[in-house]
Amino acid sequence: MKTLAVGCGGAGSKMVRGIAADNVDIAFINTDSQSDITMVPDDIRGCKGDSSVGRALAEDYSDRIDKMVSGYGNVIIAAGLGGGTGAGMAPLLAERSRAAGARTVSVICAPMEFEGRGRKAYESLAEMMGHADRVVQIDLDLVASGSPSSSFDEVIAVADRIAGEAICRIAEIMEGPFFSIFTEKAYTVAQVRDGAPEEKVPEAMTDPLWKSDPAYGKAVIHADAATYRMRKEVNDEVCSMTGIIPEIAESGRPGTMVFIPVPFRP
Ligand SMILES: Nc1nc2c(ncn2[C@@H]2O[C@H](COP(=O)(O)OP(=O)(O)OP(=O)(O)O)[C@@H](O)[C@H]2O)c(=O)[nH]1
Ligand SMILES: [Mg+2]
Repeated sequence: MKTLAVGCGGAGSKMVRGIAADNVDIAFINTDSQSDITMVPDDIRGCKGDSSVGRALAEDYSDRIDKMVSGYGNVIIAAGLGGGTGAGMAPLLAERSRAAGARTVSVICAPMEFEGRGRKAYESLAEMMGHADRVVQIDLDLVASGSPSSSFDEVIAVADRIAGEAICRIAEIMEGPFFSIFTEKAYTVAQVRDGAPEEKVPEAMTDPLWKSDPAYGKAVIHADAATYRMRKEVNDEVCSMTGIIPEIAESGRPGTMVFIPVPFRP
């Protein structure tokens, strides 16, 4: 079952651009020149932060969006929710993708507080929760809190890398029993770590993105074969630190990525 990763808006496009995975096709939808769907009129240069424009354009181009997602069993939608294009288009993209029969996961970056775009992002996210099967959120403020001296550009570069890796992992898990292990609706993700299996998972748990109610839901650990083989030890370690008994899925990729369930409070 082929997977399509769609980068939506400027941030979403950057999140998917670096992906090189045999099982994942990549497409771009944007309101500037870098789009697989050409938007007319030609003078559109982004939605200038206005998500109602992004939304209206997505509706205008819904036939083209349907064509873009058609034939894919899985669609992963990437967007930053602080702008006009990603925030406006991504929920509709999720809706169309689901309507086309694809299993749909959104990977989104929540804007930093200083940007002052939280309300719009929240509205877009709330709508997305109604359409996508699962939503994976990367909170840029939490990414930044991991390295306080980083510039905004450095923070979003880290976020792009985490998002790209998360998308590859999700595509891989979607070929297997995705929904039986991703039992919650919303997740965040902790970074991949290199190192010995017994160290990797506890280290991932110190990641600033691991900021959720530890009593909520079940974490999904997508791990390489070495970690997978140690699943009892890893399980005990995670359980003793957080109280969660995780779901451990074997990965064909090196390293470990932890998906942490987050409650969504409307
Ligand atoms: N991961 C990531 N996030 C980014 C990047 N640039 C901006 N962001 C975040 O994503 C949000 C949306 O920015 P863009 O993607 O540039 O906006 P857009 O969706 O293209 O919308 P418009 O340009 O307003 O039409 C911003 O508010 C930032 O929080 C990036 O390169 N990578
Ligand atoms: Mg843009």
